[in-house]
Amino acid sequence: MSEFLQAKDHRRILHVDIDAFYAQVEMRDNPKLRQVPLGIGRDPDQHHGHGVIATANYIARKAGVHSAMGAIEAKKACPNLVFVAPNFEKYRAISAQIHAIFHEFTDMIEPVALDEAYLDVSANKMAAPTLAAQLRHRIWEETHLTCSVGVSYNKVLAKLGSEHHKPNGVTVIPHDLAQDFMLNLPIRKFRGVGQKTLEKFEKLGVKDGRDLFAMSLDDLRVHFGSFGDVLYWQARATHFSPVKDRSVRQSVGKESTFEFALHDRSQIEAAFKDLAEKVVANMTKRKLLGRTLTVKIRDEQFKTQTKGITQSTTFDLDPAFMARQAMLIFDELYPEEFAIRLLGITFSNIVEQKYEAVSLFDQF
Ligand code: TTP
Ligand code: MG
Repeated sequence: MSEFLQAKDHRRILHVDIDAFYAQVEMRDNPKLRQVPLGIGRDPDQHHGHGVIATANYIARKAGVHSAMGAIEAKKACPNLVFVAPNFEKYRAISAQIHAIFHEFTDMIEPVALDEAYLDVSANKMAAPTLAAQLRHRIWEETHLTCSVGVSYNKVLAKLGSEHHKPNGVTVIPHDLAQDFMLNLPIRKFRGVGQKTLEKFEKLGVKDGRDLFAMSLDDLRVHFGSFGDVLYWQARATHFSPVKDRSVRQSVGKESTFEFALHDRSQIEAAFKDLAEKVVANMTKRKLLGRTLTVKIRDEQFKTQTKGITQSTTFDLDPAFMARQAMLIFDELYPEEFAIRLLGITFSNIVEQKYEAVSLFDQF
């Protein structure tokens, strides 16, 4: 085991996170918002008390306003809070700009949210702290937004690094400082430690990494099951999870070819329904939504046509609705007789579902 611990993890990983993302964008675009406490969400006075705060600027945070807080509660905590409704279209466009910059540094990118990603820059010849500085400079140059970056040899340390000097900071945690960093870390900051785990630790008298380090692997397993192993290694500044290259997919779709051409409208309808269900299952599994729905149709003469509909908001993942949209397109292209050899349904203009729920919740 001691031999294993001596083996060095030679990866170089950055964790990048834009500071108060939605709020910073709105402050960038409207200087009047820079000196006031700002919450991104709908004003409860104008929306029957509904609404949730997506994020807040640092002035509002000092007053206790935070992400996912109800708008009314936020107003109680900070009576002069200024509300600005979120503009997801704008944030997505900026997110695309930022992710394009990431690709200037490496293609090994694990996006975590619109404003956050892990980058494995091990293959880059330049030193990781230099890359972090360059990355921050490029993001500022292109978007006029600040971010925080953590630099280390694993994802846990990189993420803790980016949180360490937020906002607008870089924290480098090299091998020789990592163990000390973890020993001094409050237990609530360990990855995966939520309220329930925290309560257990409180009973055990474990307050920080040092107390955790003192616990044996067996003890940790008894109290936390397999998560005990994760905690044991985190306390030892060790974490091997790779940067999972999940660069956002361009499209999600499904096609069917028919050995015997379809001549009947009800067959087409059934086939579209089947395709829509498969695409929805895939999108749901990957937590994605799309703004463009494209239908592909090939007939017996091998004439292939694709036609799409683009909305300003994402489509509901509703197979029946999608099949109806597909039929509208189909009827337009083939109003009379037909012999169809292939049908397809594809979503493009893909976005991650992660925070979309907030916007749906907010639409009162
Ligand atoms: P975060 O990076 O978690 O938060 P942040 O960028 O606002 O603040 P900081 O990184 O400086 O701590 O999330 C990025 C964006 O995602 C955030 O600006 C708004 C949105 N978001 C929600 O809509 N709901 C949420 O519960 C959270 C946490 C974030
Ligand atoms: Mg952020």
